[in-house]
Amino acid sequence: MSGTLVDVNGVRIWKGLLSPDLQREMVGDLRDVAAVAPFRRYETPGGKKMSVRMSAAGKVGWVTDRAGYRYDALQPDGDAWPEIPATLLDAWSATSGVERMPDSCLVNFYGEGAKMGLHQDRDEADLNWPVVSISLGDDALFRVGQVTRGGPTRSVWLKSGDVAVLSGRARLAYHGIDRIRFRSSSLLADGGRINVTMRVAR
Ligand code: MD3
Ligand code: FE
Repeated sequence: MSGTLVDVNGVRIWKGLLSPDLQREMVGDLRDVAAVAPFRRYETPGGKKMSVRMSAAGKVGWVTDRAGYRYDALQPDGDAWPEIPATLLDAWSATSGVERMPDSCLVNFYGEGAKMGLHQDRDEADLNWPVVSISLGDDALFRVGQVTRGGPTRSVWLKSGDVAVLSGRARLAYHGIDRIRFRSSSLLADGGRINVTMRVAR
């Protein structure tokens, strides 16, 4: 794995880290994940349907409904989550800088028009562990702000094969996806973008 490191408000992004072959292998592994844990459109505690479809792998998966955001050992249908694929765990080992392995992997799918508003990730029990994010498929306009809401933001396009490592001050930064460039990549035959985030949730 090789690439060039870019720093955006403390978010470290390895551009072009994953080869096209490895990206294709990861997509195949994620199809197997989705066969066990289908992509679902969750409702926020406020009652809004998210435009991003979500699946997960690991001991626990991130879910949301009217009851709130949380990590759950079971899918909404009561089944266990599938294991985190080895291709993804290898990327964690290569980039996270920690020996501890993730216990949760959130898989986000962005179809045409999907986006994710500015938010913080703070549902994990110990916010000192890093998060590793892998982009696959269409380009996405990623926005990173500060640890407090309303501060200045910077934007960068995330491309297929980029890997972002969130640690230190960036771990609690506000961030979101403003839009994707639908069909800018040919990795996914029907277009769209997959973002994988590995975490130590518990
Ligand atoms: C900065 N995902 O799953 S990836 C998320 O592209 C999430 O689907 C976006 O925000 C996506 O929570 C952004 C980059 C990313 C991921 C996790 C972070 C940036 C982060 C956690 C803390 C700070
Ligand atoms: Fe996030």
